[in-house]
Amino acid sequence: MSYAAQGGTFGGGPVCTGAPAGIISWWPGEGNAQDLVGHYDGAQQNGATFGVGRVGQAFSLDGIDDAIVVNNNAALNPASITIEAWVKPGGVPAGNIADVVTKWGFDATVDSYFLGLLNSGGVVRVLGGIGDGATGDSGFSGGAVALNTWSHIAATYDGATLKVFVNGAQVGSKALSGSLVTTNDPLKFGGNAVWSEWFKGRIDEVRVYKAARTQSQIASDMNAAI
Ligand SMILES: [Ca+2]
Ligand SMILES: [Ca+2]
Repeated sequence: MSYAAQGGTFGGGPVCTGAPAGIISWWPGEGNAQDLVGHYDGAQQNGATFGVGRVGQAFSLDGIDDAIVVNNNAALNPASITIEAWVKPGGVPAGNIADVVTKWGFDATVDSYFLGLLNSGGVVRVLGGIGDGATGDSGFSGGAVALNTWSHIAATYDGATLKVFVNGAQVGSKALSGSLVTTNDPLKFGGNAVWSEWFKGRIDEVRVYKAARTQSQIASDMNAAI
């Protein structure tokens, strides 16, 4: 799947005419970490590679130290957000978190947004989170994500409610307030060296939007090329 193959133009680059409103970035993981929408290309870190994906190829991460790192850009610090990805986790240790997409500052005052998995009592759940601009963060987990199987996960935040989704269904929400915090730290897939929340398995078709998509939009995004 490629933009060039789908025709049309968007922002001066080759893109399908059906590009959804508000999309910032799309990293399809086709043997590289290019962003086909915003061109905020990532870099492989510590041996991150590629394997068979949900669509074409996917990011393949070892759960030890592999990550994809995207340098900060102001466009990656929206006020509202949708984060979507396909994941095929190889396992999440009991009680642990596995990072899928983070724009997290690691000075807790500049944490911005988070999508990952949490092993809660033996059930792997989707976990969404946002920073509060102070020393705390707020998150909500829900649903169930099977191991060694592809699942579509998403989190949205619109300034009032954080919602999490699995396979196009909303599985939880939490009332919060305020715009997302701006952080100058990079956006990462797969983990970080600060919290050791490494993701083991495959991550595919990562998309970020500057708006909270609805449940029906997320459900249709699951199987849609842009
Ligand atoms: Ca892919
Ligand atoms: Ca490695």
